[in-house]
Amino acid sequence: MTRLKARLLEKIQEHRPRTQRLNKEFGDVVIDQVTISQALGGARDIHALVTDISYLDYQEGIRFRGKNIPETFAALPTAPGGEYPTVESFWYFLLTGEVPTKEDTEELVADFQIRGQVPSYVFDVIRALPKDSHPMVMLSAAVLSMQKDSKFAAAYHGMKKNDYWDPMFEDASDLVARLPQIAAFIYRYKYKNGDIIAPKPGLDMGANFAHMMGIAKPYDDVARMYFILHSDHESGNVSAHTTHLVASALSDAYYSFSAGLNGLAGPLHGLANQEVLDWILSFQKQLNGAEPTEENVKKALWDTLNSGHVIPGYGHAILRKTDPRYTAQMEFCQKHLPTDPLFKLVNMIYHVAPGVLTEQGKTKNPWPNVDAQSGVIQWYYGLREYDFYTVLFGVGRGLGVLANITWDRALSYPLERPKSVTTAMLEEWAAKG
Ligand code: CMX
Repeated sequence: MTRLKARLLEKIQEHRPRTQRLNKEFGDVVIDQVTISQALGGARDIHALVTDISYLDYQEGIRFRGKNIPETFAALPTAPGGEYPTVESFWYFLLTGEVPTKEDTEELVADFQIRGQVPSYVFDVIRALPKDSHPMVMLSAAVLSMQKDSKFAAAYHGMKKNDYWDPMFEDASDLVARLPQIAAFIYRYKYKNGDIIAPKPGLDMGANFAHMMGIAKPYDDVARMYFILHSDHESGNVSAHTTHLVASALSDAYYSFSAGLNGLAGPLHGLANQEVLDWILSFQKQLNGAEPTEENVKKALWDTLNSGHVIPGYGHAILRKTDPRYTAQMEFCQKHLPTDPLFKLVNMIYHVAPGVLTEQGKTKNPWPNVDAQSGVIQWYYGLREYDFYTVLFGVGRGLGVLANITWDRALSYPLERPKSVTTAMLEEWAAKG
């Protein structure tokens, strides 16, 4: 058993009595009420999910295991020769809530090299798809294709409920370790004439991803930062919730995460990073060589709103301020690409868009989210095929949602099954006030 798995088991054993006691002794305590608007409005903000892996505060933004983004980056061991933590150490942290030692991380980096070996049939599946399939289709199909080797599915009939977490952890770890190679394969297959770069033994996940993408330093740090920032945003967002929901039927990690990725591929969720770049490029095209100014940015934003579309990269279902994931990436840009014209334009949009959205008066949050800033960095380092950007989000998101479903099985969270009502019932309740 690896050190991570042994520590995770201790953590699970410590935690189980807390959940069991809450359920048994305090099960009737009311924690929320549901309004008609919430029932009609996408269950927005109903407190009905439990996760300890991350928590999203309306004002402050995300905390992973109690630490905000700067605290997370500062606490975890940095990769050799890099400025950001290894993704492996972050995976340990998400699963256990503890900062790993150097030995823990080294063992995990070595463990991921073994787990990370992607079966060759996965590449056959990707190649069998039409080449103009969206890269998210390729990623989701590649993940789903590995279901036949699920350790959870194989062990299911001979297992007790208390042990479900074990093969779920194994599948989750295998998946996390394989995602970067699958993503890099999709990129090189689709956009680089199939000139695939094999993984290099001995590198941590960020460095190996940069290597397989064929992008030089500091892209290893970009990858580490990007995967960590996109990992988790508590469990109510579409990709996390879908993964959790599907896993609640005791579907394994492959079925569950593939479903989560399909939700991430929606333009209101993870696809927004692609949409942002698309918006910026069409705006630049309209300028026809003229300099962007606050006036022409403002006009373009209004044109988008007036044509009935959303401004991609702005707004959030829960957050009510600038997303700290946006800020973390902006700080990276200020350090590494301060004079980049695209970064300057994104900054200009940041100065103008919140005012425009506030004036329009519809959105509850006029501030930028993670997707408003992420594409600029990828563009700068030469990754300009922007329909690939959501795949990067997906690799990162795997860390959070797969840690979550491992804990779902550890704590025996049951089948999820909310109750529906009819419109007539709502009308009856409305009439009663
Ligand atoms: N541009 C224009 N209108 C917006 C808007 C934006 N960026 N954000 C919200 N609105 C509108 C909504 O469409 C809604 O309009 P209707 O009443 O006509 O339906 C109204 O403002 C109220 O919405 P809200 O309560 O503020 O936001 P929601 O919780 O319904 O939706 C989100 C949240 C993210 C889907 C929305 O802000 C949006 O569409 N943003 C643009 C897409 C985007 O950037 N998505 C990425 C989010 C982060 C991620 O998951 O990756």
